[in-house]
Amino acid sequence: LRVEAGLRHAIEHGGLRLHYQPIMDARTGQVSSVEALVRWADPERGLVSPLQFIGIAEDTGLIVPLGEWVLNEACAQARRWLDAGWGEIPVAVNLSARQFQEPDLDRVVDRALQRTGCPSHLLQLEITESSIMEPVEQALQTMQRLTSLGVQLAIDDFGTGYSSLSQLKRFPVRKLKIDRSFVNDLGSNDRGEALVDAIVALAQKLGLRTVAEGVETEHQAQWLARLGCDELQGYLFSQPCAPQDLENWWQGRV
Ligand code: G
Ligand code: G
Ligand code: MN
Ligand code: NA
Repeated sequence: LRVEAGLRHAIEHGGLRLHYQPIMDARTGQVSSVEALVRWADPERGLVSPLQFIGIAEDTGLIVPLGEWVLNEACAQARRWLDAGWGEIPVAVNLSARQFQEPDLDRVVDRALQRTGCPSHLLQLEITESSIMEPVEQALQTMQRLTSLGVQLAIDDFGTGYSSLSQLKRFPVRKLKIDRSFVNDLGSNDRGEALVDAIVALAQKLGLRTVAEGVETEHQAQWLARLGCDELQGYLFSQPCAPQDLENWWQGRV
């Protein structure tokens, strides 16, 4: 209960922060987009990981105002990067299942775009496999309403849920994010390689881009690039960090 009150206060009084992790183009080595990851700047505990409050936010319904704040802030940041001359940097935002089921999600997204002046093609929404499964027809409609705004959709943690492969081709998604457990297995056992290989092949047949998550070693990065994975994300390149730190990291690379 105390956590809930504290979180509510943080949402309403500027106590949340977004960190950003770069996602690299495997072919060119350039940053292709960034993923926004929320933190709670608690006066007593410091920066609190979303692992410690997203569940509570979902159970209490606070995920709705929290998610709206995240969307607004991510769009505002994309616009700030544009205005500051960094160019067009697409920003990916995680949606929880509960948010995905909100009937006015498309209006919330549209409002964030309008309010901040963020071009819609710079916003990507990551949804997990489980949130798009049931009921499929409704999920399909939600996805169509979102893509008609011009935003792009990605399936997060792909391979960990039970995506119905037959439905996958009906979904207007652009990317599959390969769960980091598979990336972790690369090089340590054959299963990892076989699974990544199969997911990349499936994605290519469906015309989808693939993003490998949790890339921590040069060896994994080379392996993934060889398997045809389009984009790479992980500690090998950068941890999620504050916008200013990301800008410094970026500047240091060029
Ligand atoms: O940031 P970390 O780096 O620790 O993220 C932990 C988990 O929290 C991930 O599964 C991530 O998808 C989730 N997460 C991070 N930010 C958000 C957010 O803004 N909304 C939702 N729904 N989940 C988030
Ligand atoms: O569920 P989602 O994919 O949105 O979660 C992203 C999570 O993965 C965040 O908690 C982020 O901090 C974490 N992460 C990002 N890169 C790496 C990595 O290279 N290794 C590990 N173990 N976690 C990572
Ligand atoms: Mn994600
Ligand atoms: Na993920």
